[in-house]
Amino acid sequence: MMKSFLNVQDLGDLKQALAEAQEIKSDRYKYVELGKNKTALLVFFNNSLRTRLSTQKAALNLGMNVIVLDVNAGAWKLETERGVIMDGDKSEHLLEAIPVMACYCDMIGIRSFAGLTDREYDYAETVYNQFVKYSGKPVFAMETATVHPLQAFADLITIEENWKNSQLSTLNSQLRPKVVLTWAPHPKSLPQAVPNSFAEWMNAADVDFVITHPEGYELDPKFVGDARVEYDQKKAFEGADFIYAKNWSCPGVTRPADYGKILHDYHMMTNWTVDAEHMSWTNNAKFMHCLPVRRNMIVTDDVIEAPTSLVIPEAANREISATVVLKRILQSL
Ligand code: AN0
Ligand code: CP
Repeated sequence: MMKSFLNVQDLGDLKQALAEAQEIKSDRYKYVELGKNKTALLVFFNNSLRTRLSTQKAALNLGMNVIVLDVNAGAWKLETERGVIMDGDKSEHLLEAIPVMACYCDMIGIRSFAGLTDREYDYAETVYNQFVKYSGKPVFAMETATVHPLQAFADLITIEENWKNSQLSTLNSQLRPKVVLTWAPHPKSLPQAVPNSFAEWMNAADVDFVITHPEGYELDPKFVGDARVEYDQKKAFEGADFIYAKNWSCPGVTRPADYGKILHDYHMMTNWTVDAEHMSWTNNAKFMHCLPVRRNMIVTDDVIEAPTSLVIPEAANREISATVVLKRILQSL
């Protein structure tokens, strides 16, 4: 039964989930009767292009109704912490808002990024868990404080499709692709949700997985799992079949005081930007990024525009991952 979608385990058998993704991809309206007279509410505390559109599209594929709420554009500003005296700019508390929102829908999607100031608050998934606890409805993550599972699932679908289509894998079906998650520079502090989920999902998949980043950016061990961490980016890239670039701020694992910080001026880190030379170290790897991406910070124009770039197919697969997840939730109602 799917009452919550946060982690890879929530999908059960991954091979089965990937097979369902292919089924949906070949006929995305196959389950259009399933969602009749059911309503999905999508709640955004933060900006979004892909998640907003692909999750709405997924709900429409399933014949559902969709309501989208941008909390910061027209709703009352919401207090999220219990016990505060509400004499500031926040007019309503999440503890009333959640059960009210739940009255109007059958499932709720939440986008609520990490605040990046209080590691414990973020890593306890405080906001998401309040929705689970007080809505009484199935809740799914559309990037929460620490995870972005709809993205990681779409990334896995993309890797599987592109690996199956590559010549090497048909020559030897035992061969596993080498997938490298690489940190890249960015001018602002970003959450760890995307790399956390990507690591979690790659560890659960049948791939050879390596993570590379400058020292100090170690991800939480619960997401790193048994993955190999290689601080030398060139060594990590050698023989790679897929390069997955992403910036993240300090996860505060080795130095909790640095949580959410940028450890070095980004001008000093441009040698981590993925350019043609970086890609030349690989096994003609495909380039991946969840988007939105800052060109010539994370990746150069030529690499993201090359035929080996998968950024658009990845975004397209967000519709597929969301359709599978919403379908599973509908089936559990
Ligand atoms: C967000 C992040 O890094 O988590 C969303 C990525 C899907 N990115 C930005 O805020 C630029
Ligand atoms: N990749 C992703 O989640 O994009 P948005 O932030 O635009 O939804």
